[in-house]
Amino acid sequence: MTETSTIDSARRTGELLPRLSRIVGTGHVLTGGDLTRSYESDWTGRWSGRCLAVVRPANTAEVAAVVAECGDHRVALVPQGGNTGLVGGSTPDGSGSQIVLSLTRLNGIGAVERESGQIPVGAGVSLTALQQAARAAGYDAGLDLGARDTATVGGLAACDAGGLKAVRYGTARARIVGVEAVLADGSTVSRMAGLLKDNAGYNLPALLIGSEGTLAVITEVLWKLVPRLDARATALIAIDSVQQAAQIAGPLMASLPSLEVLELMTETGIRVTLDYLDQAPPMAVTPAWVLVQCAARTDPQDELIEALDGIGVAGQAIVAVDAAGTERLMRIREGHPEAVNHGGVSTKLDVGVPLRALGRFLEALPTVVERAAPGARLVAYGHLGDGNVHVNVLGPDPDDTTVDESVLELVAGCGGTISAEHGVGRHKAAYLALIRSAADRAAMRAVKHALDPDEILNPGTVLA
Ligand code: FAD
Ligand code: S2G
Ligand code: ZN
Repeated sequence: MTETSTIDSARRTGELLPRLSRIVGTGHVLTGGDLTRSYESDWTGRWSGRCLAVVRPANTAEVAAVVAECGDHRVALVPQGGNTGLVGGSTPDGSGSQIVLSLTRLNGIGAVERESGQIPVGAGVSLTALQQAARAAGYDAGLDLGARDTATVGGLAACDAGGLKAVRYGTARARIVGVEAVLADGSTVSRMAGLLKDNAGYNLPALLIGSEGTLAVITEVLWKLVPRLDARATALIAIDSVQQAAQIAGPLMASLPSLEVLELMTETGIRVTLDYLDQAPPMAVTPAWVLVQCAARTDPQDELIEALDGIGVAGQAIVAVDAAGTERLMRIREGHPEAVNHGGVSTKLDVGVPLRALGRFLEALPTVVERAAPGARLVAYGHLGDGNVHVNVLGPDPDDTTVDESVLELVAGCGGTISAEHGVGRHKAAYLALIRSAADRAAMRAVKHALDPDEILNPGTVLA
């Protein structure tokens, strides 16, 4: 940066902060390490930076005014919800020149519209709060993930989050039927009618869902709820090889209309997590375990046992007989991220492969990781039904990208995606070319340039 541009940037930012304080109130423009630190590094501790300030608007109008001011002053913004993202998309870079725009104060939850089963929800509402509002009204949110207490609806939308129930209800994209958002020029677009069919012009909500704060700041969504189903049955299947996991996924999904959760765990992750939880294994630890949960209006246990029998694994499965047993089995899967985090900053690669290639991918993975990082510990688990594997590698320096390159090349070779549900963030922007053609990337750049020509929205995220 030249001398004049440094002075210029100091002048610009010197003018900016008082203007932002007038918009959101001085108590909601945070500066200085103590106040901003928790906003500047992510949940894993791998992604951290330094911001000019954290700004916390209260509503869409304030978001629009803040974005317009930042645009006028050419100061970049990093939209942030619960800061549980795992790809470096929710934290500022190290320049100290970016504003973290925290949406957590947009926490209004509207009433459930009985005719449509839809509910208007502020971007800053936590997933837990949405789930509670849904259940109180006799519905379910139809999306669940381990970070539910902190992850926000705006973040779920921006990442097109998946989670434990995507195998039945789809990702956030399938749940969101309307969006209100502020564009980089400070204008507001609102598509909140909740029409099941609305083909009048380009589908802006579809474009903004999964855009990771790079095309707009989402301030409200219209969420489509699903029926609340209280009868649950849960089983854990011990299997001899990861290939077998891939083989039984399809038949289980085909034979269990009440299936809601279908998760994969592998031996190292099972052991690391049981140690972390200080929990005894509920059955022999085998190369992999598959967790199956069914949900219906009436008890689906018979259906579940019949399906396990049908694919010849009933003899190697345990079925939870009560809520405590169910909780214990679910806890082992849900404990994986914390257990890995407890082991230090890991290389985290959330990837997806077609189910037809899942066996091949899972079989090749240990060799690829061992070659890239001899002696490292591979913890692989994830959403089996979605072909979504969370590859966590403990050992290498997180800035050593050998593992990233090797695993993502293997994924691309299996016809998969470098990001299944966590997004691209800053972490994987450099690897997009592995699975997106030059024409595809040019089209994405054209969209980015059209909506954010000055690149003030989350620069460096998604598109390097
Ligand atoms: P943040 O982390 O604050 O931001 C994430 C991205 O969205 C950033 O690029 C940010 O700029 C952008 N963003 C946030 N809010 C807005 C907004 N209002 N407008 C525009 N852009 C915005 N994810 C899954 O998909 N499935 C899982 O199973 C899952 N399990 C998890 C378990 C744990 C323990 C943890 C820590 C995380 C898990 N995640 C999972 C990842 C994370 O919870 C999701 O990506 C979630 O969607 C992030 O929401 P957030 O509010 O924390 O967003
Ligand atoms: C999961 C969470 C984060 C991780 O547990 O399903 O999405 O550890 C993940 O990859
Ligand atoms: Zn996940």
